[in-house]
Amino acid sequence: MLDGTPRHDWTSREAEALFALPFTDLIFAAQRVHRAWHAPDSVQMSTLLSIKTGACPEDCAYCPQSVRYHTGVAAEPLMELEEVTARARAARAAGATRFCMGAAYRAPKARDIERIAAMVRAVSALGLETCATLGMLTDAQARALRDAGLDYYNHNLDSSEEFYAAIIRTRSYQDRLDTLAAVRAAGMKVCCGGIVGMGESRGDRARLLVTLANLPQHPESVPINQLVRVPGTPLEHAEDLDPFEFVRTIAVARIMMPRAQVRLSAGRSAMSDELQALAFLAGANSIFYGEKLLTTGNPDVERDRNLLARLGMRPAAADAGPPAHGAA
Ligand code: SAM
Ligand code: DTB
Ligand code: SF4
Repeated sequence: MLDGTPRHDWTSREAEALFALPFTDLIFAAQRVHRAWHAPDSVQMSTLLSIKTGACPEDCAYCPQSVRYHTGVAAEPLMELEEVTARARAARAAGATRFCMGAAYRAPKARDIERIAAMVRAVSALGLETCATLGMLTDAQARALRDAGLDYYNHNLDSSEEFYAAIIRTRSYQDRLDTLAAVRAAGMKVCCGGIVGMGESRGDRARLLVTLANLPQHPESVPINQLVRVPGTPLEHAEDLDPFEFVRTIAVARIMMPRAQVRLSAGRSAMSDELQALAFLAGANSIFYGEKLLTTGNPDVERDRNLLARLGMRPAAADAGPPAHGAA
């Protein structure tokens, strides 16, 4: 079960058994898998930009951009191409290798796809990997984005199917799975993960990872977000998650999806350097890099550079996929 060969037949029981291992055994198992597939000192860095902010019709209980909650996020229309290109250039200069454009849509309209396709072409021409997260896509929209050169599409399952219904009522889990299938059918890479710390159980965290690992192909990128508790959202007073449980979630994701980039995602501003180091030890090998996530804060570039230097870790080179099995 722990030899690190990619599998697509995980059971919740197996995932929960991993979660229940003594912490040291779990980290050791995750390290073994990590080192079989990845250089252990390498961290992939993606920079986020919100290209269309707020006024979202969806009701995701964690999200500051839903029109239903009073969070003080000012709505902004789709950004101009020149501004996006300038921000991508700055991200590249700061050392990011992937640029992720996020939009607060339930689903983009035809006109939005046209304009975003132009952004994808421009960012791609800078030599950056491109990623977008725009809500639900049809097959034709996914193909249009792929034709523009979009490398990754981010679409999170967020939690287990059972817990999902408690945090989002305006769309179904199946809607999310359908968009993931459209992204795959178009031939793009999938970035799909979730949020922990929303009041879900360990079983929910285990079942989210089982759903991800049992997709026909593992996502190439698995963001594990810790809830950012934004005042005005229904989850603003969610209880603290035990930090070791957060690290366990990363470790189980690493073991179940050996080749994926597991991203230590939202929530780093509230984490100590030591906790982040534990997450790397558990198999995280990617971060969001830059002062802002979409609407909330992220550690500044100086702090991250320092952290990586103190740990003797280095930014991954662009499009350096996983090394051959057995290397590193
Ligand atoms: N509207 C699109 C959608 O929901 O797919 C794309 C943008 S949405 C903001 C992207 C992801 O951000 C969500 O799926 C969720 O996982 C994450 N997210 C949003 N608010 C968050 C928060 N407060 N803390 C952690 N992650 C959050
Ligand atoms: C992902 O999994 N996390 C990012 C990205 N994909 C789009 C978004 C985090 C958002 C945190 C809240 C905010 O800044 O608005
Ligand atoms: Fe809208 Fe996405 Fe926020 Fe949900 S997570 S409210 S879909 S922006």
